[in-house]
Amino acid sequence: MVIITDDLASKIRELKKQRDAVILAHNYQRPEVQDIADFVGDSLELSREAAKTPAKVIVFCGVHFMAETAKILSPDKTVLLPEKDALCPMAAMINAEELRALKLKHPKAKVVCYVNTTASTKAECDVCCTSANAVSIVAGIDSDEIIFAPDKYLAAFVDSELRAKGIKKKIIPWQGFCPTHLKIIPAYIEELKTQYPDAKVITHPECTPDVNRLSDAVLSTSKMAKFVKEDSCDIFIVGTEIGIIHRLQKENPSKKFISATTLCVCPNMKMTTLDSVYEALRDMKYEVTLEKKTSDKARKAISYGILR
Ligand code: CIZ
Ligand code: SF4
Repeated sequence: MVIITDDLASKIRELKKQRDAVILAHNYQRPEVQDIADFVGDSLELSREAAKTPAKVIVFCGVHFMAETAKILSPDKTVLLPEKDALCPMAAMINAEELRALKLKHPKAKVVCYVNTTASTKAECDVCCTSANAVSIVAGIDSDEIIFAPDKYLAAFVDSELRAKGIKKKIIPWQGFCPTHLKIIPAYIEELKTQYPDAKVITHPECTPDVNRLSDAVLSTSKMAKFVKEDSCDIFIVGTEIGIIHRLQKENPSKKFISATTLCVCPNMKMTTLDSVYEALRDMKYEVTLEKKTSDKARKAISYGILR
């Protein structure tokens, strides 16, 4: 379908009203998709915002586990994922059965799952965390042994933060990772630091420890947005998916943001276009549904995390 962008944006706005919908865009979405959204943010932040609105329909511009999270928090709303194949490879690196098998090997351990997991994996865990609250969640759990899934690098980050605070816990990491964040390597950061000596480096905990060692602040996307606003520095080297640069630049027009590498592009996040958002609202697709039992168990794990 070929409709010029302005036309398409106004058609989306019109349809959104007709359908009583709210549009959410993750921080990693294409700029034009972020611009049409009612809320831009991280996955949990967006799902919580959407649950608060009276809208009947949620269009989640992101990947499948994010739309599932929105459905878990708003079971009575219709949740649409514009691109049905927008999946997160990291979330696909573990399933409920594999997690159950690991739990059997470590019967005393409590299980913490990163939000980047399917609803059925979340249903198997005790607490669901985001990269923004992973450290405080693990620190606060009353168990010395913790299975952390699926991101081994977020697990390593949590482990080093706990050590720095003198908190002793045995973390048993799942060996998952984000292929997109692995595109950032230390040499890119080192090179940019020489080029921009006054810049601060901010990176995501999904990056490798070698990258995060070069960082001034290791932050989730929501914390990055807050950090750059409040920090007195006006130039930042940004080590996460490139989509966030649009949001940071829009919110801080006088500051400069340099991507650690233009290779850090998540193909799954970029599947969603204005066309797919339009078609999602027009055809009410693709609806995300969950079994009540799975959804209820996953909600319990998420709610524990929200209270922190
Ligand atoms: O939870 C999210 O939205 C993800 C995957 C990243 C982040 O740091 O916000
Ligand atoms: Fe998954 Fe990484 Fe893409 Fe996020 S950036 S959706 S963790 S593959």
